[in-house]
Amino acid sequence: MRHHKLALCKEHYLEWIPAQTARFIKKYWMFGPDERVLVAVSGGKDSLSLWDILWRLGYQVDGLYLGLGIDGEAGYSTESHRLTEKFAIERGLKLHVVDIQQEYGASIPMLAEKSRRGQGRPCSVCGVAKRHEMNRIARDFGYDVLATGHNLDDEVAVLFANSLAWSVDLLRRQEPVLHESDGLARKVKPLCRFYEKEMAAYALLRGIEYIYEECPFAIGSTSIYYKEMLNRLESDRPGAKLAYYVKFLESKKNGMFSPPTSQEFILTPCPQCGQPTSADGLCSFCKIVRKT
Ligand code: Q46
Ligand code: ZN
Repeated sequence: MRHHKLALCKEHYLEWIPAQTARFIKKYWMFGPDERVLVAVSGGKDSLSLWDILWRLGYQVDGLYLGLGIDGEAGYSTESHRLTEKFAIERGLKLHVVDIQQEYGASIPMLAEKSRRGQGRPCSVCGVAKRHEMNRIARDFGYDVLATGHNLDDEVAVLFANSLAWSVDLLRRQEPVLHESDGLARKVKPLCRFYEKEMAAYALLRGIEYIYEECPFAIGSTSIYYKEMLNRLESDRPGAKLAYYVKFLESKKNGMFSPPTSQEFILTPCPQCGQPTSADGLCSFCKIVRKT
């Protein structure tokens, strides 16, 4: 790890990653040992590794898999579901499975086709659906906190996109922890300071079987373009990504952004599902589902 000027053997690497994760959980006040954690798992290396690490650290942690109905030639959803189930069974862990099509009568690509949001790429509809369902399961089953496997490369790509556009509201909200509010679960990203390569190495060394393929809709996305650019920067200047992210968090703590001048959105319960929404009437997800 050139960026840390550190080289570890397998045994110590498998100890170092969980120890660092525990440090970040405490540093950013993510959750305590008495709280119940729900990890959103996609079958990929980051979310399965996160589940493995939190379980090894002794946290009370269950998984949630969302069946998006994205299959294509490689059978992305079928394979990612199989690997997630296998992971949970091998460790005796509890996994919630929600199949979007069974639950709402249409898969993500079908919902996207009907919605204005999904024109071209279903990612926007998919994002709304995932946020809605993760929050619903966390709330219905009484979890204190929802954890996702976003790594440093994910966070830096978002930071870069938001800095390019100076989207101050989004930059304000980009944090390792988003605190709970009425009807919205606390959200945490315990892997936000690990490089993607570090998580791939952890999964590989730990023997976690994960899906290598990306979702077919990720191909050609702007975030992959930014990640490639940032990788070039990182290879010339090891540690550049980590410094960019950590210094961003520090600058915010030191008051880089003044508090919002406009009034915060007022959230009211959606008349259909009861989840908080800033919309006047149905929440974004219920509007998408209603069109099918
Ligand atoms: S799963 Fe969904 Fe991603 Fe696939 S459709 Fe887009 S948002 S790329 S993380
Ligand atoms: Zn709703």
